[in-house]
Amino acid sequence: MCKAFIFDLDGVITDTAELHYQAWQRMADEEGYYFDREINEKLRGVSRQASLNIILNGKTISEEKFETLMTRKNGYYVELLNTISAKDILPGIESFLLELKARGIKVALASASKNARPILHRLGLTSLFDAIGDGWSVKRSKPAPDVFIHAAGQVGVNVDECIVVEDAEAGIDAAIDAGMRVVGIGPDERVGHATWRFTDTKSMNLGDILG
Ligand code: B16
Ligand code: MG
Repeated sequence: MCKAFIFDLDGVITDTAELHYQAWQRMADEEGYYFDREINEKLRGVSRQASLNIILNGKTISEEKFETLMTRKNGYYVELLNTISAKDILPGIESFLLELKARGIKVALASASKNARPILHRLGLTSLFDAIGDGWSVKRSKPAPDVFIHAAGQVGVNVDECIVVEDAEAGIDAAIDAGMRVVGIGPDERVGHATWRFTDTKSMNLGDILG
């Protein structure tokens, strides 16, 4: 039985990973830190704080500088978000959301991002969501299950009646830990531990998932 679908944002609804990459790269270049696309892959689905720790790679800086760098990167990222619109919704997502609504299945968001609400707004998708869990909703971010449990609570659905859609290893771990089934979007080596796997959003099929 499935009463709710809970969606991750970056990599599922839209590909903000590229914008995160550009913003982190700008900050890293200014600070003389090494950063590249391979390192950026490790930031998929993890919080802003955990992302900076990965970039620092063991380098120690003061707490104050850490905060300053996170704020600066976020400023660059928010600037880049001004360029996004409905054209950036990943293929197949809007029709998938509409199909869920037509079937009376609840739709929620569970993102690690503190920018999730303005992003959904820019994409024109806010009205399709019954609840939004984001980086402000819980203290512990993915791979902790908290944001998924929060989203399920917001739509009043038991965890075993929720299906999560995720593109990140940390997100899939979090959803499994929450007691939910998961649709993984991406390559086997990244999302192979999900209940179902699709290579990309446009090949995701509700019939295959619900049986
Ligand atoms: P922010 P998701 C995650 O979004 C991103 O994948 C990750 O790269 C980012 O660090 C995190 O949000 C926090 O984002 O800096 O905007 O708060 O995949 O959980 O939707
Ligand atoms: Mg993601």
